[in-house]
Amino acid sequence: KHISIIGVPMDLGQNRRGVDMGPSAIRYAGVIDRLERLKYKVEDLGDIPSPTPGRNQKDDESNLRNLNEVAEGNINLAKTVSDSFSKGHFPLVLGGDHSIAIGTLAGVSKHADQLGVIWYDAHGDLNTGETSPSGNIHGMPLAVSLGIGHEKLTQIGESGPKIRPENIVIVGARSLDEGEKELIKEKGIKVYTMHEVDRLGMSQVMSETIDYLKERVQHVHLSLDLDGLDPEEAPGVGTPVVGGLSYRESHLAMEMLAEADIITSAEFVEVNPILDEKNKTASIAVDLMGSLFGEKLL
Ligand code: DIR
Ligand code: MN
Ligand code: MN
Ligand code: MN
Repeated sequence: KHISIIGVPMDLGQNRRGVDMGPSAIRYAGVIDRLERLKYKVEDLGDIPSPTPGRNQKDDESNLRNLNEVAEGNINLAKTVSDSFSKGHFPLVLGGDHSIAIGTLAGVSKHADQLGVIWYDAHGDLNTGETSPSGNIHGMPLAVSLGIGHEKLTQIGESGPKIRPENIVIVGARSLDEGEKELIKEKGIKVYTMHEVDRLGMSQVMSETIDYLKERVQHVHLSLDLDGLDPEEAPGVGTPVVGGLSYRESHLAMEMLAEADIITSAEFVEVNPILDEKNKTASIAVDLMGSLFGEKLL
């Protein structure tokens, strides 16, 4: 199998600068060697042209920050992801903040109708300009991919929904805004909050997730926000929430996905080296990628 590494130095989808250095930090943590050791052909496509970090303008009318810049970066990303996927390669996208899932999903969904998504995150990322408390687009990509949100975002790739609500599984949620809770209920989106992870254990959560998606879709995208993990273990994220998934649970989840062989594209987002401790969070991201691509101890 052939993996395309795609860096996206985007930090305008949220408030804290530094997440644009995420792709460098993950490369520095050894992602390419790690995957080559697993006998993949790995091609680093470099970084997608992304808007210059540093500004943070909120549009009064739409309540969206940096709308045009975020849209532009995602248009570029969608093209690159689409090209990679159409060649039969596995697009592995390195963020960057989670707003880049808009472009990734737009690119993949072009070639995979009935696309499944595992959203591994402390948050639901189901806000719109109307429901968002922050105006940050990184809190909106899952809604946008459902076709809900600002037109400039929902029309990226092609207009309309990229995924269906019944093909989504959210894992690790512990911080949802009111509007997100309503949307989850209205659309019947499957969510394993931390409560379910505690009660069932990650092993059952993942086998249920795999079974659920396997009977519905051909392709599954993994969108992994490092803030899904507990901030004690993964401190290098912009919006940490206590009580998160452990390293062990996450490792197991990735191994089970490897064994089920259902993931055909992935992104690892929100690594912020400025907020990190000695690149710990980027290293965890690379460990998880190793497991996702089939690394085993024995
Ligand atoms: C919050 C935070 N729900 C928002 N979202 C984050 O701003 O919409 N998503 N951090 O990963
Ligand atoms: Mn997120
Ligand atoms: Mn998050
Ligand atoms: Mn392992």
